[in-house]
Amino acid sequence: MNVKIVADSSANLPALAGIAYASVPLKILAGEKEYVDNAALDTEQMVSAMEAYQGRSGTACPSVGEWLEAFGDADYVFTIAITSNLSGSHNAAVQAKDMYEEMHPDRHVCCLDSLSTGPEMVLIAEKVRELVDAGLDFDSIEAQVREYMKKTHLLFSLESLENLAKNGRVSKVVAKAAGILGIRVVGKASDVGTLQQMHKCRGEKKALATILEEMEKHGFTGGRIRIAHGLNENGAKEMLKVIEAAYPNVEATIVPFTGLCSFYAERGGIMVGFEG
Ligand code: X90
Repeated sequence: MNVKIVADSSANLPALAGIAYASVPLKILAGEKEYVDNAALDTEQMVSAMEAYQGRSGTACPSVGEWLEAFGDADYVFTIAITSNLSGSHNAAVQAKDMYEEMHPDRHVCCLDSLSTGPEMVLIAEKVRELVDAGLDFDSIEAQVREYMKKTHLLFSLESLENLAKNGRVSKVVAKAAGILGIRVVGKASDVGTLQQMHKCRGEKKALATILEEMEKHGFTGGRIRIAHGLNENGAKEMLKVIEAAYPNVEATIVPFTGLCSFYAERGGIMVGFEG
């Protein structure tokens, strides 16, 4: 079975080993300048330029054509998109599916709305790969991955919510809290795929401890975790240390945000995807 996984670039996953995979880029826009969130993007340079830029900035989701092109000639495709509640990416993937299946009646596409982003999308992609490796058929993979998605979660710590607020993805009231020096907003991807603020923490240490507490409340007892960070590798490593001190049986990876997450979760941001 010739299966391909296609995720949008909010997953911070330029490559996935052991299976056909493609990342479709979102774009970050600042005036005339457009940053394409692909492997060629210099994230650090983009973040500095965006911080210095005074004008309006925003983002754009992948087009239907970009999703379609990424399907290549795969017989079976699984798409994984950032929450449909905050982006048109999943909707574009669904339109691409309809066109692809009409052009090729013997091919099939399953579109997964992550209701989340970043590391939780990585867990989903890896689960699809695992089910493909186990030799399951398309329908069984879809059923099992949808079941799996009910128990994955995303928690985050953000130092700034300025770009989220400016682009209407979070209320200005919530954003103000994070603007105060040293305050981090700790929250989660809600069940309906929105950004849910839960705590305001003074300092990173407190924020990381709070994330672990919330992981436990969400049923974490060890296992796979995926961490991503906004130019904050030390914070990400510290997060892992805190988790490992409580749970010796952790299997973790740490990756930097690429473009989309860098723009919205900003410098210092940390996201943790885990299984409950
Ligand atoms: O279509 C587009 O232009 C993309 C819009 C994306 C807007 C939201 C991005 C959120 C990025 C923030 C922290 C994690 C929040 C999880 C909420 C589900 C990351």
